[in-house]
Amino acid sequence: MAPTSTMFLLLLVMGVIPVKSQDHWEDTRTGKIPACLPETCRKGQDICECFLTIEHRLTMMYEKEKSLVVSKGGRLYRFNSTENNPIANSDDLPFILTLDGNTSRVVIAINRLFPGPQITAYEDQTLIIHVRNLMHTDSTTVHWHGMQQLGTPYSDGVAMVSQCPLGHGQEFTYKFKAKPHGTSFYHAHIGDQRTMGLYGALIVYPKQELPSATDEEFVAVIQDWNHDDDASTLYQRMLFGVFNQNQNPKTRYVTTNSVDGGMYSRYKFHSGIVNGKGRYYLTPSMHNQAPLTEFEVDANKNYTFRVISAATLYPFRVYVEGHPTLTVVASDGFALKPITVESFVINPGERYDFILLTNQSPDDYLLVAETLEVESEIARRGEYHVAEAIIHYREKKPRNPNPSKPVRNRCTATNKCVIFNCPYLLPTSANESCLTYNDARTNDFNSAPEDVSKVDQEYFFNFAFPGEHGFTPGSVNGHQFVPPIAPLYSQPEDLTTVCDSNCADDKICSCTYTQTIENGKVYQFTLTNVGRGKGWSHPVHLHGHSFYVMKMGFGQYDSHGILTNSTPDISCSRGSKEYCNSPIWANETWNGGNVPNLVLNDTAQKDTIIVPTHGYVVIRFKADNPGAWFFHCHIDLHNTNGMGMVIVESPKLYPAKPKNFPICGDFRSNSQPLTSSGSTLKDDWKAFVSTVWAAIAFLVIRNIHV
Ligand SMILES: [Cu+2]
Repeated sequence: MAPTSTMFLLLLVMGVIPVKSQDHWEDTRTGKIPACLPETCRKGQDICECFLTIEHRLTMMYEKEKSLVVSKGGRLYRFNSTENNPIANSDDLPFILTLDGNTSRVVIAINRLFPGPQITAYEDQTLIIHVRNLMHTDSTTVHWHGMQQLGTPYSDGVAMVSQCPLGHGQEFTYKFKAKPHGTSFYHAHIGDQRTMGLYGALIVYPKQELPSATDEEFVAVIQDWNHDDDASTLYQRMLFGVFNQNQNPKTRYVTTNSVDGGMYSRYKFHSGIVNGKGRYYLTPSMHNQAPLTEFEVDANKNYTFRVISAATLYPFRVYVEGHPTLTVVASDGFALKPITVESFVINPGERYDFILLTNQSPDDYLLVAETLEVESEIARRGEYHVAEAIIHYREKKPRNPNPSKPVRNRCTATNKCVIFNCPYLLPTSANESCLTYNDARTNDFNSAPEDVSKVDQEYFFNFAFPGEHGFTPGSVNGHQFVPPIAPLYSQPEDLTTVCDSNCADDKICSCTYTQTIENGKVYQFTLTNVGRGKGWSHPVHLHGHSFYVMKMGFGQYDSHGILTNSTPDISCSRGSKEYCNSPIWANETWNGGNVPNLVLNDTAQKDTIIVPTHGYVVIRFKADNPGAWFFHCHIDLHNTNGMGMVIVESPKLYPAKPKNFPICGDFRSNSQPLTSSGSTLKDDWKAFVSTVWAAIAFLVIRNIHV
């Protein structure tokens, strides 16, 4: 055997060269072996290799028996079972997808699971993730939310920004370093597919030994779940309104509001789910007894909960029933100085780690994520907006799989409940008080806020819905994002939708909005939510970077805590239509990073931040990661409506894309009519001319020889 072959076999046996076979795909898809190969991903190893198969599946279906299932008392039963025997086969249960237990409907599953399998790696490991798309009708990509992708921008997974989408039956291998450590997740980055289940947790442990803070940890991925709409229907309803069709006379749903008057949802809320399970509240007090996710704990221990919001639309306030406090210790993978609060707000795209001390009397409690709208408004609609999971103390027997509606922790004027990460300020008369991200401080050994103490360049980006009646799309600085016809990173020369003179202070334009930044410079971005298109708060996510949160500014409130005016710190004086497409500081002495009351010491880092309506957030980061980075609102509906842009970072220093990186595009340039053989008439004419020349040459040569 040749030495090279021996070496290859040796590397194969050592697991250095990944092996892919059809068996492998099926074994990971059906759960016979874990999604991530058991011989990889361990501490001290260099590689973590995983296989993800994406396909459509039905909820409330016991596939092995081809039987519909129904829920009762927090358990699942065969639909036609007359006996009182719940389905309890532990091997099959994880593959019976329940969601909110309402009806059997199609969702997107990964390796037959909803949400997809958790990927757990160690910092600096090379993640090699093979993705296969078996959805019959949809193309897809997968984004690794929170991963910096240093040197691998082509693995960021944003359709038409970093790569071509995968069609039916196609595979793609993502390869990147697991960095930074902390709580992250993966999700689809095309259309609204995250809404339908294409997501899963991605947990990266630090390479260094850290003293274990808690006894055990749990991951809770939260999502709002509408059991009628799919991703495309949601989008259409956003454009044209949502109507209550079951009522006579039919009515239009009105927008719900938070306590400050901020707008939240025009949709009917059906259910909230945690790790793919939730209950449908038919009335504010009666639910359908669908099973919930259960976390088992022992009394008087500390547990870490890693909470991830894969939500489509709603922010959630997270608390633990019967436990007056919890301690927030990290966000978006970055450690925070511990903040002990009653609850915290998590927005779509954000992650929070908290520690819970199980110091209450042994019982079944609920982990509750409640949306932020005014409770009485929700009740008036006949709805109850929560996602729930059971925290079961093992000492309590028997366990109750069907606990009743959660009881809120008691908040009074003298014993206020403190909420962290509020997107608003509350009046002092309220029974709750707010901490905002201004109050967070880093506790992360990787944070170095002194790196961004001096600003080289600043930009303003207004995330809003400005425009005239009938055309108020999601936009950034009045630019409604149009995805390019080919990936901006790998095929920049194919960009046909450049922003031009149709964009201006008093115009709303549709194009591929980009901002180029230069390597090595420190950038200050002021993200605003002001002007005519304000009203909704936006969780804005930057790919390829985390950023320091320097300051959060809020609007102006009356004595009841209702928003009356936007922040006086931002001026919308450019343009006459109040679109605020070019916001600036109201006080020009604030230019160049000279903003008062910045958090300059122990500044907290994250990658997704809420930009409060009427307000702003100042963030800073250093341009040290060449690539094309999507920068967008993480509310899927706002994003797909155009509230996004691409930060083109140091294009001359782009890392080379891998050999044979897929290319794609549209057919606009191919205006020649096709002939039956698939070649164009132009090609045929060329071929004809070549043949004639060949014939002449043949005759000439023959004549010479004669
Ligand atoms: Cu938004």
